[in-house]
Amino acid sequence: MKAIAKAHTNIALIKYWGKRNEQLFLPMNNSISITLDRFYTTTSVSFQEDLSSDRFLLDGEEVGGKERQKISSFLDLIRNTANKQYFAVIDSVNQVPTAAGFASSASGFAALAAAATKAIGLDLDDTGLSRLARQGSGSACRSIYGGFVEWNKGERADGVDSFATQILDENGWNVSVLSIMVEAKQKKVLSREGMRRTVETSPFYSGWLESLETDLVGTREAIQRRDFEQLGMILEHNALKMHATTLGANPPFLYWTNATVEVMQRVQELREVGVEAYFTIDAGPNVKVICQLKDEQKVKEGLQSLNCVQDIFLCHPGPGISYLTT
Ligand code: 2P0
Repeated sequence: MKAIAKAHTNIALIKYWGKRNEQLFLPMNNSISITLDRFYTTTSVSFQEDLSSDRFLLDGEEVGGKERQKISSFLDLIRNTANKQYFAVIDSVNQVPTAAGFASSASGFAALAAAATKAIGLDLDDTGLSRLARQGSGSACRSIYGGFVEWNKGERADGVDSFATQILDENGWNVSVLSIMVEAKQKKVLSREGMRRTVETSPFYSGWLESLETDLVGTREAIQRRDFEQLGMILEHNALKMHATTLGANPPFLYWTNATVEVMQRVQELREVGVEAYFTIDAGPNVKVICQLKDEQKVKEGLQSLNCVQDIFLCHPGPGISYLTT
């Protein structure tokens, strides 16, 4: 009753921002992402008859408290479906710079969903895995697949139709994603709290939702046609709109620092001199810059000369989940 799975992180081009049901992790809107080759989580799950509780090891360290509780609640979904009430040892290793505020919950819950269902003997297809991973962390449902992925928000109240599908595989388009690290500190408003506060209080949230369909249609079309300019214009606009909603929240909050703005401005300056690059920002100060593979060195040089940039991680579209032999 043991299995090991690997899942990669993803970066949203069209952001998931807001839930309509917090318990089931049902989003207010569809989102579109790229799975990244460079950052991933490898998780082994071993269900054992003689355990009296779950044990969770992260990067070799025993984790307790709320973090372990989250994992146990997630495993309960799997135990109840399989009708097997064994506890497990979960051993997770992150190849994600978590300290730098890069999201590891997406790769973490995708790898956990895959390893735990296999270990307990549930044979889920990718749709089933995506639907399950969603209930650990929303963005995890996109990390089941490689390349370009869309999470369909679904319409139903029970969440059965809320899962991700692949739009284009990881070899379909040579784009590069540069993860620009400007700050390693933990964010003050966690994304879960940030999106909740925004949905409940920001007068700009309705504008976010109203403008989404246009972004989704344009992004799908840009991916199908490999139209990089169209993709870039939409993803940058979408990120700025998401962050604008946080300024209208009450109390208001902003994930950016001076360094975030410096990087954003440098990307726009690069475009003015003919280098096609676009930025996106998640619930933290670090910036991801997207360009075509042929331009990645030029973009890297243009950004690493900024004093505020601490590190640059060069990523490309990566694969979906895989299983490792035990
Ligand atoms: C995204 N983010 O689409 C968006 C953009 C942050 C900004 O998904 O509460 O960790 O676990 O479902 O998935 C981060 O939120 O939130 C996120 P939960 P999650 O990537």
